[in-house]
Amino acid sequence: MSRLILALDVYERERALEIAECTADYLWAIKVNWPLIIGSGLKIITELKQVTGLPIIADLKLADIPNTNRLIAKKVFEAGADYVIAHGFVGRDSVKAVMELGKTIIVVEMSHPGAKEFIQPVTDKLIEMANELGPFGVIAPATRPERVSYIRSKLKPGIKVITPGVGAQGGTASEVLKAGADYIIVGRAIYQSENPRESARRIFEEVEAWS
Ligand code: 3DU
Repeated sequence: MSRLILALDVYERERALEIAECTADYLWAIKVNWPLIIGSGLKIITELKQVTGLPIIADLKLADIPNTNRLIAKKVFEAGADYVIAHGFVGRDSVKAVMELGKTIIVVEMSHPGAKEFIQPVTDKLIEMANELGPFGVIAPATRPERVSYIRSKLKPGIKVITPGVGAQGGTASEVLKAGADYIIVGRAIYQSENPRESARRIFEEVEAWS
């Protein structure tokens, strides 16, 4: 089974469906974020599932009070999302509200430079919370393989490590897999390339070499 997740950050429904269809053979799942939901509506989740048969991850990075997180997650799971990504820094109650409705992925660290300001200083506490709550997985930065190793070493074995930042942000698939990532997330390096299917195939093969 593939360990590659496509971050499908385009606005247009037709383009999203076209890229999803032509890359699906090489993917484990498709990750949908705000750009696509704002551009094409929540029903795109249902359509992507129908067209590809792949799991859909809704990367909404929910970061609200428990009731609001619950109201949003309910609709997103109802639309067919298999996983919802939630921020951990808002606290256990907000994360639990999402976990009660379906499989959840908790952000414990982010891949951009600014993540060092406020998130990285509390990563240990976020890992502790993940170990206690037992989500499907956590988000860790592919741009910092040493942090992926660290997070993997502190995390209970059953919890998956999912890493965005490969490609456009500078991370490489082989390095981050060597560091202990279970899945890699790739967006622009696939959907902005001239031949998305070929780019997905190349990254898939790099991933396979490490599996
Ligand atoms: O940089 P890319 O184009 O490969 O896209 C990465 C995707 O992963 C994108 O949807 C972004 O919002 C998401 N993501 C991160 O890049 C970094 C994180 O820490 C968490 C999510």
